[in-house]
Parts: sequence; structure tokens; C-alpha cells
Amino acid sequence: MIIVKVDTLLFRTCRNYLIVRIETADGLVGYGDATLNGRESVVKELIDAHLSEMLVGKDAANITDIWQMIYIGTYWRGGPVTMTALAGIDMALWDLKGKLSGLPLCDLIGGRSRKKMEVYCHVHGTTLEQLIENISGKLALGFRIVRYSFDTSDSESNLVFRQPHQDVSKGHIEIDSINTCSEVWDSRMYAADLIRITRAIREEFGPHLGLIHDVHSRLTVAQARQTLKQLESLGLLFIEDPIDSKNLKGLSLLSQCCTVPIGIGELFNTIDECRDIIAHQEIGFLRIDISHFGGITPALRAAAVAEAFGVKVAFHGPSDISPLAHAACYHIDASIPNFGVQEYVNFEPEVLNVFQIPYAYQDGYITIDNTPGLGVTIDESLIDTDSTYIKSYLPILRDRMDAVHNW
Ligand code: GCO
Ligand code: MG
Repeated sequence: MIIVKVDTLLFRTCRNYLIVRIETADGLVGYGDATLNGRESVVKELIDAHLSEMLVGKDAANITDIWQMIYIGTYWRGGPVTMTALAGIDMALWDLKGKLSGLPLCDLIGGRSRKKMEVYCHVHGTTLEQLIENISGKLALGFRIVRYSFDTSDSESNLVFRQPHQDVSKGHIEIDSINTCSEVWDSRMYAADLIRITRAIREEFGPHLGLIHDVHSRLTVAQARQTLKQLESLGLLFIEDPIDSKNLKGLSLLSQCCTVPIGIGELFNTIDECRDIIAHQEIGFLRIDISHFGGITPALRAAAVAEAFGVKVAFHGPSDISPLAHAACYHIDASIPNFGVQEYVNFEPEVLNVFQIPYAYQDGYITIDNTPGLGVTIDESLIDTDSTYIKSYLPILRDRMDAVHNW
């Protein structure tokens, strides 16, 4: 399986995607996801200008050696750009190995530990009434766990604090102009609403609905301690990113003072950043993003470390990574003993025409078939790499005094 060609496909189908395509001398092609929201062209440049020439001539079967060569060998390790580039390459290599052996990824990494994987969906409401109605809609689709978010309105100042920043009907966070990307935020009002709204959801739906809320690092440690204390009796499955996820001491304080399980990880790029919080059992769920953590190889290692300390895995699964990465998550979810739950998004039909997926949703669970490798068939004839990419941006949050706020 000697690598003869490494390409990057940067294109837009509903949103931007960056796909790594590796071809071997025997004519096999493997694909990996290297999409990094708002930074796709930088990741592409890293692969095209520096990493692809390290791969040509290597045996694609030696995934660990190639991974180590890029991670350790190139010295400049870590960070979202480097680790996303490496993730795209790593996924493509696993895809190739699966295609060569005729086995799906989950079989290459130990086989299936479960028949189906429980998933949760996002649900948003601009008002409490709308949120309750939208949750009922998700329950009717079979979901047993939801990640809820809401808008907080301040009638006195006529301001609306949106959480998350996204046009939920579009399902995307990113926007097309840097000049329109600022939003206003008030953590005090939000925290009060979080308690009020969570209590109302619990009262409406009873004790069995699985509830997740993503704070997206918007609270300080002190605010989070106060808020989580009041959420304790409401039985959340987990609270996501309650504070800045790089504040490890803060996480330690939080986990010691509150019983709400913490889920964290989408901003980690290497095991160095989360080794201690796992080993100290400060989190309930490890939420690394396969596409930003260097790929399948390190995700498996991190999952094994988590297992040793009784931490469950709940991989990040937003719409801003491609169905290829979602397929990789499902394969790992199917295999590892400490799978917790998986974040699920429903891709638009246009996206699923390009990425034909091996997995299917039914009644709150995902099943994945036996197509070799990651199992995603990519229809390259539908990809227009020349003209479709449009630079996009993540929004910037500002408080009432117009100071930049944690996003
Ligand atoms: C989640 C995340 C996303 C991120 C997004 C940034 O838990 O799904 O917080 O919504 O904001 O991936 O690009
Ligand atoms: Mg999140």
C-alpha cells in the first residue's frame, strides 16, 4: 500500500469541508476529514505545502509510524490547525487499511461491543414554550436525550442573548462576513435562565429525559460553581464546557464542589491537555473531536486512558465536521467498552449526496454497517473544488460593556 498521491479537496456543500484524499500504488483511495471551522484553507496549506511530501513513498499500512513521524518528528506539535491536518491524514490511512482488508473500521479496532449507539440531538427554543414544543418534537422522533439551548430576553433593554450563536434553522454557527459577527451577551441573566428553564423542562417531561446543556465556556469558575449547585437536583446527564476548558484547576474545583457530571473536550487537541482531568476523575464524559485531536489513532488511545479511570466517551459531533468524521466516531463508539453517548446531527440531503454514509438513525440510536474502512462513499463528481469555497467566520461575543467575552 505505497502512497503515491495526497490531495486535499476544499469545497462547499451547504458549508465548507476539507477532505484529505490518499491514493496508493495499488489504486486504493482513502478519505479523511480535515475540516476546521473558519480555518479550512490554513489546514489545506499545511498539508499541501509540508505534510503531503512526507507521505509519498511510505507504506500506508504503518499508521502509527506515520502518525508519530508527523506528531513527534516535525517538532511543532499540537494546536487545532496541526492536529486537524494530522487527523485528516490519519483517518484516510485507517480508511485505506479497512479497504485493503475488506473490514469496517470497528472490526479493525477490536470488533463490536454493542449493536447500536445512543445519540442526542440539539434542540433550541427562543422562548420556554417553544423549547418545550421542540423537545416534544424530538421525543416523537425517538430521541431519549436532548441538548437544549435557549435565548434569554431582557425586556428592559430589548436585548436578546442567544445561546448558542446560531441560526438553528440553518444548523450552522459560522457566518459569511467578519463584519456582522459580533453578538451581545449577559452571563448573569443567562445563568438565571438556565436554572429556570432546566427546572421547567424537568417538570414538564419528568425524571427520565436525558438532559445535556452546553455552556460553551461562558461562565467563570465562580459563576459556574454557583449555577451548577442549583442544577444539582435536576439530574442532568452532563453539563458541557461549564468554564474555559483549559482552566484545569478551575475544573478541579468545580468537580469537587458540585455533583453535576461535566463533559468537556472539543477544544483539546492532544492528550497532554486532558490527561490530568481524566486521571483525577474530574469529568464524567470525554468529548474530544476526532477531527481536531489528530484522528482515530490518538482518539483510541485517549478512550483507553478514559476507560482506565472510569470516564465515558461522548465524542464531539457537530455539523461543522463532515459525515466522514461522524462515521469514524460511530465506528469507535461501536467498539470501545466505555462509550457513553454520541452527539448527532442530521446532514442536509445535498451533503449526503456527496458523502454516502454507512450509518442510519432509528429511534434514538445509530447503527453502522459493514462497508470496509470508514464506510463513506464519496461522489467526487459532485465536488466542485475550484469555485465553491467561501471563507466563513465564527461569531465574536461581547458583553454589555462591549468587551470581548468567552465564546
Ligand atoms: C458542540 C459545539 C459546537 C461548536 C462548534 C464550533 O458541542 O456541538 O460546541 O457547536 O461550537 O463545533 O465550530
Ligand atoms: Mg460544545
